[in-house]
Amino acid sequence: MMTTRSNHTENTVSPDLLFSFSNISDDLKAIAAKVIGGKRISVEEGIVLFEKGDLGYLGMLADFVAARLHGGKVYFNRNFHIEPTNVCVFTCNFCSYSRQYKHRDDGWELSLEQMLDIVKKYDGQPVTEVHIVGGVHPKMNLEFFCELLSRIHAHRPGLHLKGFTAVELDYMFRKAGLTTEQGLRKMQEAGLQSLPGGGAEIFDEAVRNEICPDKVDSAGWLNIHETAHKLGMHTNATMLYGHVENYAHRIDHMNRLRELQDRTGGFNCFIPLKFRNGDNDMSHVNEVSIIEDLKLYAISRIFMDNFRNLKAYWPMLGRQTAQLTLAFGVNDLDGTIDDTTKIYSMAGAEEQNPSMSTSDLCNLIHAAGRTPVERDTLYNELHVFSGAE
Ligand code: V47
Ligand code: SF4
Repeated sequence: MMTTRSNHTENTVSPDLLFSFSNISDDLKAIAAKVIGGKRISVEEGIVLFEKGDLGYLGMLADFVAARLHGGKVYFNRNFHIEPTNVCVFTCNFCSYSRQYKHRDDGWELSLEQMLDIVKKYDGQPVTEVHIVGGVHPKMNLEFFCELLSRIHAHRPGLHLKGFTAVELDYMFRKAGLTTEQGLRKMQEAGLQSLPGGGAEIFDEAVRNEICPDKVDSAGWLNIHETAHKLGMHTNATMLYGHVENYAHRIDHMNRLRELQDRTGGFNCFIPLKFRNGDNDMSHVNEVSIIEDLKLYAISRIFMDNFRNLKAYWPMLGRQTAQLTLAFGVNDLDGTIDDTTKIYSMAGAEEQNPSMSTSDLCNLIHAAGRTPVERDTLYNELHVFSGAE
């Protein structure tokens, strides 16, 4: 039998080992055989993994897939966030962050100048991306954000501009009387290069109606991403899990993304987001355990066969859980993020001031036996940290 977890530059788990477990049911063994053979698993098989897969088995299978794709490389990028406002016209029940317009005195609204000052704070620093995302403010319109994008681009042309969830875009374009394609073209002309993955939540219509009834629907979210891909932009995809959804809803969500990725190839990565229950209208819903988190990451890695990258967003999970996910299929830890992102700290996440230096992040990845690699937004490798630096 081959060794199990010694060298992450090669596949770490022997297929023989996966088949040798005596307590593994035949259906799980059949799924493992497909995955090892590079074949896609079905929706039904995805649900079986949730129902019957134990943590160790799922972890080994997911690690096998991640090692085949990336060796032992774990990516991060140097980015910072701008959150223009937390004033929002929508009323998602899981959101701890937003404030209604009539209560805007409790929230924040940044002016163009204030946002440019944030960008200027990073002058001379080796950041490659700015991530812009916030609430849906009724007075911050398409024109305002196009002006923001062009001014950031004029100030620092090399900075990759990733911004605005499908929720924000849908609202802005409808208000401006533009189609999705017209609106996206305008933003692209102003400098927008990629879209983040927020606002996807759970695509199942009944669950969506329960947790976020008034914002863009599932078909609308998928259409905005598909249109962006057709215009040559890359985007991310998220899934909010661990609230009222069941296993079938999770797999349905991943399957709709997998189908769109088959058509366009435009998604960069998949980012599961764990529901946090601090101070929101779903605070009565218990958070899921770390075991559930790790299983979810592993199953995502196994099921999403046409997504190259699986990201764990460490400010929300906490750095130790994020480190653990590296043994469960994750190959990306987002970035060195400065402390300007509030969406999770306000929902009770461990990381109240989420910032990590490059060396902190590299140490965390090295300690898990992997190789840290700085990437740009499009996953081009910028620097491999071999450990000798
Ligand atoms: O859509 C809101 C989630 C998302 C809570 O693309 C919550 O690189 C947990 O999408 N508990 C916005 N999650 C953030 C987002 C994101 C984050 C990091 C990287 C990228 C990327 C995108 O935050 C929302 C929603 O799903 N969210 N409230 C909560 N209480
Ligand atoms: Fe608004 Fe986004 Fe919060 Fe929903 S999750 S209320 S769209 S800020």
